[in-house]
Amino acid sequence: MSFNFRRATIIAALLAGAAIPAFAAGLPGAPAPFDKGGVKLALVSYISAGDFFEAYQSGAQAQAKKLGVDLRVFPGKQDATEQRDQIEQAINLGVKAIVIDHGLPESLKDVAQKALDAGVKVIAFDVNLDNPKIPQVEQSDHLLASQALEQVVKDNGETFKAGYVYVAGFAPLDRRDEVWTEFKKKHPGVTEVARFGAVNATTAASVDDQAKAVLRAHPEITVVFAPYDEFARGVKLAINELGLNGKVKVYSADVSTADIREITEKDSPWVATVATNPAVVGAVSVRAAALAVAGQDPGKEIVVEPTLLTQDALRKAGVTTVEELSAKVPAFGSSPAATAAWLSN
Ligand code: SR1
Repeated sequence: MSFNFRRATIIAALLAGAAIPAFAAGLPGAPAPFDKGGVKLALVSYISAGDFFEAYQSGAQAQAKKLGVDLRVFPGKQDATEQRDQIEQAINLGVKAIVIDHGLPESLKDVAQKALDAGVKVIAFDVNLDNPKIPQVEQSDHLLASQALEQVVKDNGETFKAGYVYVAGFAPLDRRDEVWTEFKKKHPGVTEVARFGAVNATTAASVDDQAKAVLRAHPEITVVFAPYDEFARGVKLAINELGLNGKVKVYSADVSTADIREITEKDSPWVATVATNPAVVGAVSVRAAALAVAGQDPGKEIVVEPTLLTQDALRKAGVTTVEELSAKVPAFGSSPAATAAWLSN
């Protein structure tokens, strides 16, 4: 069955009120092994909690369903040893490919190589495994941070005191940090007076506590660059609790329906974010894995481009959910990355 025929079949099924066919018995017209069905893939995450990672996983699962693939999801608990074990378990399950989503490179490189040695394809999302055989999915973090910082300058000029939320060792945060470092060099009027951050099971709550201490100690801060939505949420909580709305502005990465509500609410200090749709990134990761399994090159760097979302633009557009955003901004709602005629996106 060609791609168009498959679409026609789905439309006919929907018109008849039937469920979308799962093609568990195979995807006719697809290359082997997808034509026969029964293909198992794995998604092994380092972090599962939080809106970004939940949406990423559901996007991956939705894409796997469209492909008739059995996607085994191993939830992350910020535990490097457990993530290694889960990769071993996935290999033993006989999966054809593993998507490794975040993690600490030094604890993953050898086990990722073990998967490759066992004939399992590996795709990395936001973790640099430093292996030419492993394609990398990312959200163009340099562009993401540059767009956020351009908005910072538009809103605040080139002279201000800033707080910065960062935890080293996570590839996307490290890439965003490279841009922040360059930005400070180019803008000598910008002073980073405090740096803080935590990534754990309750990131926003930890960052809230840290931000309260920082903002009390540094009343001169007017801008906080918090390039992860859990960071931004924590800083926003602190600003609200300290009554600093109108004095301190927050700029972030990522978006979710809950984030849109927080950004657009009255007097919110969270004034801009730059984001992809994480469900789209999850789908792209699974498509990249499927292409690799089919012997088709997904590319070395698979990039999902982010979109700048200002508080002002979101309010004016009356957007309240990620779904509405996807409908209004087509580049946010889907990605041309890792596609092929037999793979729908
Ligand atoms: C701890 S790393 C958090 C980031 O990972 C993803 O790239 C999201 O964009 C999030 O900001």
